[in-house]
Amino acid sequence: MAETTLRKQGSIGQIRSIKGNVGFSCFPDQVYKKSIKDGFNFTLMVVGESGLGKSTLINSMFENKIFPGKEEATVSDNIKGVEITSMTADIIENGVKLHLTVVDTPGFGNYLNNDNHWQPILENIESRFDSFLGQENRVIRSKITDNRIDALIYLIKPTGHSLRAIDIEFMKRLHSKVNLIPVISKSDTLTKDELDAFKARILADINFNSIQIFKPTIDSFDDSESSADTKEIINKIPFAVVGSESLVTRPDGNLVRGRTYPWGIIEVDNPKHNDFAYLRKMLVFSHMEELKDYTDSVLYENHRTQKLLSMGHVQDNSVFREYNPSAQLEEERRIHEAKIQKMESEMNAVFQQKVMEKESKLKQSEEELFSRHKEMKATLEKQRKELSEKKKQLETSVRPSSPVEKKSKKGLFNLS
Ligand SMILES: Nc1nc2c(ncn2[C@@H]2O[C@H](COP(=O)(O)OP(=O)(O)OP(=O)(O)O)[C@@H](O)[C@H]2O)c(=O)[nH]1
Ligand SMILES: [Mg+2]
Repeated sequence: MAETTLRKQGSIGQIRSIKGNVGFSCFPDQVYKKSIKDGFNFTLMVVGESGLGKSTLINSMFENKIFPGKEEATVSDNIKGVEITSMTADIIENGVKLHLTVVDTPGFGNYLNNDNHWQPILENIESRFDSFLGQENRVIRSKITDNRIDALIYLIKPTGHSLRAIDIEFMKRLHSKVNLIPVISKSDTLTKDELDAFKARILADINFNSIQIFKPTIDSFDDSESSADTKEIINKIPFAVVGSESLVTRPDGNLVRGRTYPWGIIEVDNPKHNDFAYLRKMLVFSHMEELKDYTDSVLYENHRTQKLLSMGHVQDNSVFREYNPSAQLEEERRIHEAKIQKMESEMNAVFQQKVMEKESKLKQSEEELFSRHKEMKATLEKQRKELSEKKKQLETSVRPSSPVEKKSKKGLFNLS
């Protein structure tokens, strides 16, 4: 028989960990196989003022060979001078399939005097959520295309001061809709000390304005090495990067991606030279799933709820509520009170009905009495009239009508 150990967990009950083999422990393998078969989707958007290095960063990140036909990228939007172009590629690495979409926003910031510079980007992100929601709500949902933006790299100009008002405005408008990743571009234009101070001021501005940026979480399941890696990534936020599409020769003769200066070279992939390697690691190696999960379960979910509520949908929470004894008692008390109130009003209605019936009966008998009284009165009056008629007749019949009779009468009196 399998040995069992028991562990208490909150009020939900007990978790049994068994030391035998039932078979479900290979469930993760099944999930793994399904993920490999289905592949993954990842959509990244890059936003920043024109000339800040968006296209160079994208090409540095995914290498030119991933988007060989990028000149033919699809232009999905062109509102207020902001072109939104996306490039997609299906990449297979060690048997794992990734459907990668990178969305570039050339021309963004050309109209920075425009107060609503963030609007076309926000509209694009929301329309992707709406398209997903529309597909989810279809009766037949055989194939859902997921175009939702999983992460947005926002390029910050390497001014060395602090965040500009337009940066703060943009991040504030977008942070509840997308995983924001602030990145200082062209960081080779600042010295190490300048960069450290700049980063500190950016973080202070972000905190002061309560802007939510993406910060990888350190999972309790992570081994110490992964936790240390994640901590290192967190310490680099906001990443200060250098991008380049050209290869340069290192002193050891190796060809690397970088930029050449009169005093030497700066290597894109060298973590000692800039934070590009950390950014890339977080995006494509360690935290892609976390970005996707947060987009789906928090950002999209909030958008979906707001959208459905604004369309007049309401949710009957009693259908979804989990069992909670005190809430259950409260609910029962509420139902009982409603029942009593209903009974009371029903009794009241019956009482009113009875009173009305009695009243109308009384009225009816009163009317009957009245008409009987009237009838009797009429009969009596008639009888009275007849009697008085008769009396008159009798009086006329007994009264002396001739003077003889009068005399004799007199005579009678006289006689006596
Ligand atoms: N010094 C330096 N220059 C860079 C860096 N990244 C890009 N550049 C240069 O900056 C210029 C503009 O870069 P792009 O990548 O075209 O900029 P963009 O943001 O895509 O510009 P638009 O498409 O016009 O919005 C190019 O000359 C790049 O070589 C960098 O990290 N450091
Ligand atoms: Mg560009």
